[in-house]
Amino acid sequence: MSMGFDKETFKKSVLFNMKNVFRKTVDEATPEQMYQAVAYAVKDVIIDEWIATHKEYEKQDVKTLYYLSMEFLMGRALGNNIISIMAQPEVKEILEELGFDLNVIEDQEPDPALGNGGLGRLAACFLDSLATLGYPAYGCGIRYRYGMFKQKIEGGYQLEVPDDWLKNGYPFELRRAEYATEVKFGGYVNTVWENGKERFVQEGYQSVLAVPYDMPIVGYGNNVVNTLRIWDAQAINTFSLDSFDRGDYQKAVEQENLAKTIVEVLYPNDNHYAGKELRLKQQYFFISASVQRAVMKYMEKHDDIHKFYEKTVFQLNDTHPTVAVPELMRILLDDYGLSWDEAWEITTKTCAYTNHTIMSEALEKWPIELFSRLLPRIYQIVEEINRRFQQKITEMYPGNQDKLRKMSIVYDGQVRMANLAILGGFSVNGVARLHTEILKNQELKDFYQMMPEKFNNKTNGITQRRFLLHGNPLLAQWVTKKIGSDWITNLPHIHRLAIYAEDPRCRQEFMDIKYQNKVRLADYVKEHNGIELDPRSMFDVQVKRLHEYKRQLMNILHVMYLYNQLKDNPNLDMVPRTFLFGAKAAAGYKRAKLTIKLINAVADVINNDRSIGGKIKVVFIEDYKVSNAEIIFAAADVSEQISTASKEASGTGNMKFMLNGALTLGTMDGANVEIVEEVGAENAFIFGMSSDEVIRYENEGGYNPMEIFNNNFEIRRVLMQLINGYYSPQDPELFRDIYNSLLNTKSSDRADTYFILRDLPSYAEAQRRVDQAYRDEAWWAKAAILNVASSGKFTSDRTIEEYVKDIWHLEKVKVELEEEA
Ligand code: GLS
Repeated sequence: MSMGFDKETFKKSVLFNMKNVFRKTVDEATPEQMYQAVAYAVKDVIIDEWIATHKEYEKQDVKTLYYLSMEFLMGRALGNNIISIMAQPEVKEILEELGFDLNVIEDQEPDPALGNGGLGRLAACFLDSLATLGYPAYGCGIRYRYGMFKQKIEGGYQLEVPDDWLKNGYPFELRRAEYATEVKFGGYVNTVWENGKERFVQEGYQSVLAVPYDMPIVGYGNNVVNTLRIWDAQAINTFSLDSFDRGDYQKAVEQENLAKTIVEVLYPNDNHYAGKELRLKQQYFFISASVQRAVMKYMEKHDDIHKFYEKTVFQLNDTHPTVAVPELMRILLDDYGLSWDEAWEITTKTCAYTNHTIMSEALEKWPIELFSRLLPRIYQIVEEINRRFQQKITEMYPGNQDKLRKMSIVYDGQVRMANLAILGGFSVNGVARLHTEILKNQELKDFYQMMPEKFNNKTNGITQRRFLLHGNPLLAQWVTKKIGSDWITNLPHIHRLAIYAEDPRCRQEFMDIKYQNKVRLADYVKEHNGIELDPRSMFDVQVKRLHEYKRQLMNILHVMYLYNQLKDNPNLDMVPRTFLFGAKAAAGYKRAKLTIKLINAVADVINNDRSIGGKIKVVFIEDYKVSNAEIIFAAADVSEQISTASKEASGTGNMKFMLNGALTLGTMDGANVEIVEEVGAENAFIFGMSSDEVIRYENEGGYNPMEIFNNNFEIRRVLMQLINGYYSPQDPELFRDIYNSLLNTKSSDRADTYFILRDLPSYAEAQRRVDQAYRDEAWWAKAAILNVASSGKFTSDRTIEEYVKDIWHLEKVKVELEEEA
């Protein structure tokens, strides 16, 4: 239990909050009100640790990490925070005394969904690990008014519903008006001469006030509380008569609107860049505020700006925060009067960049026209960075136009953010070993050749505290009973479980827990989607964002194939299987949305066909998000990680499944490679083309799926069912686009860009191995336990230690709480 926690005080605090906030006694309270009252009481405990942590940081004058990210997919805080202050049994008891169930209370909290998928969730796992390991860090992001949309499925189609997560207020956040910062957009740059020196001043601009809200990030049992700082926007001069009189009426209204729209909504694209002006505004908004604040904070304690990098490091979570590079330059040049070389040295020693994808449609390239209009001074600086860099390229590779074309930062009317991020920092990292190798040898080859010392790998990780301790309490207790609780802060210790994989009784215990978790998921799906699941069937799960490269389509095509087999032979000997899907599609991503419809259409036919005796069931779980993910991972038998090799930079869901004892069915892509290395190929089901093969085909212009169509009757039959109304009798043409995408015909893209038909036979074969293996329960239990036991490498604690050692160079801080008098 945390030092700051006292059961009686806590209970009083809950009652006090109930009275003060809601003017109610506990017996009149709704669960939602109870949630708020408890959350405020928990915050009360946290606050003391939060203050103590920051006092300690100040005292030790620590180096601080700023993790700059457009996304933080935090998930619910209450349950996690209660676990982190190590007060779960006590809080549970108190609530029971008051007539409430902690699970129900936790369920009242909206999921703060300020992220899309893996990239945002990684940021959240990193914050958890940083606090638990005791490293001084801020997460810096945007307080979107609407986070990731809520997904409803109607008639098999995805509907997007706004996520009004702040509707009832958010108990854990703290508004810090004293740190409000002005951010300027547009206008023009004026040159003034001061003391014989040129100075650049932005004039005629519009500005907004960035107001930070802080959320506590509570370390596990160590009194450390870090901060996630998300910025809200406010108009600087709210519309006033004063400005009206001055003829500035229009400007006042514009500023008001600008502030409102900037933080209005998170763009729901994952691995995809849409090029919207508002998105660039969002980027500069939170970056300018964060960087200004970081510089101010540094200068409060130090007098020499030249040593800024000794106390500060900025990690750029993908290219989205790259304007940090020219923004820091601007502050150093214009506000501190440094020379270009001085400013450049400080900047490049402060910034580091993580690449999260090789998908070309994710590459951020801003048209010069837009960029320079919105950020005139920043653009000037980018141009100068580019001019100097081009000079360097020309010196190194005289006459080599190809190098200039590929590496320039400003080229062809566009500002290329990845190139700027690579040049503007001292480190470039990929997120899994294979991904980093592809960056070095393919995508970023020219940069790697020029500056190899910057490149390094940091294989992603996940926090076991959320995804096992909180998400799967039955398994967590079982693990602790067997090997003690070290794994909570030292996941590699979980390897001690391996010996229990040999023990028949332990195998049985493990399978019983899996069964109970399947019942829990079945209850969830029944309650939320009204669909019945059979927990005795094998749960085969693919949950992640919907994207063509992730190949949910291959999964459902295989289900269609299996169903055909079953129709041909109703006595087919197979283990009853439930295929579970969960995925949000970007609102404008038509083919992804059609794939959701296809999954639901197939589900409709198969689930209503009594002739197959319930051997296959297909379920699309609505609104996949962090809170139900915790329930889903715990219940999975099979983890579908079937991306086209080379396309999934890392994946992190794969690690969460493994930690919960699901077996991976996957390609040799992203972190799957390392997962298989840890657990052994014999305890996973691997299939499909290698990344080398994929890349070779791509360089040669693709392959011809028509050959497969012509020669493979089973595949042809499945494809024909896409266009003969088998799954859409009302509209046989409904899935034509999907059919076309696989076989080309009219579309301008290459046919079957993601090698779905090419990998389908080997996928089906791997699925047969899964079926066979599951029949041997003893073997399966053993392999599942070995997966849990081999997951040690994939804790984000390990990832963070690697970032600290190779990139950030932070010192661990210990926080002691003073006993209250
Ligand atoms: C992503 C990648 O697609 C994932 O493979 C990766 O695990 C994640 C975190 O590094 O980043 N990149 C992206 O744009 N969205 C992601 O989830």
